[in-house]
Amino acid sequence: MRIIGLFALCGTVAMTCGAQETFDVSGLQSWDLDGDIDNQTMILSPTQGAPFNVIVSVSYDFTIETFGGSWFSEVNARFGNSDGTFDGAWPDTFTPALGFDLGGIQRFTGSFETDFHLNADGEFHLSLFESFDDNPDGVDAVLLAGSTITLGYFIPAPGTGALIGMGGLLVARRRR
Ligand SMILES: [Ca+2]
Ligand SMILES: [Ca+2]
Repeated sequence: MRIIGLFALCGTVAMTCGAQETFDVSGLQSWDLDGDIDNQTMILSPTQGAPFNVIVSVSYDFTIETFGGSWFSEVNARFGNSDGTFDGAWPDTFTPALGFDLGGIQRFTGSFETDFHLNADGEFHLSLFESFDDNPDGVDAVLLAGSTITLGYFIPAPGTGALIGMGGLLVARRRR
């Protein structure tokens, strides 16, 4: 019974604690076109995905404010490793407000699956850039308070461990 209990506990922890993690990304600004040195990158340090450090899903909850005639749809987000590489299934970019060709303040939510392998340092880099630069060398948009990104981690299926534990118990009983 101890074996089964141990595996069940691991499974429960993985499902409730280790499966995903939410980060505050408010304050991150979208400045200029892709590749411009003015663009900002926010470094997230996931703690729950080790030792695999594989991101399998990304959920975003962005409240965007635009400036100077810029549109929501022009904000693009890119994620990658600490060294600028992307080891995983594409795409590494998403457009949170696709089709919203207007400006102001508005909330956008969404999620998608991915298969993104972090480097050994475990850092997740998130950056924003504009598809049209309304304010050269100036801020086009910002993520307001309450904006978050939630990362889902690869965790081995808890059922696998439970079955092994149960098999071990059955073997133990037969030996008695
Ligand atoms: Ca700009
Ligand atoms: Ca713009």
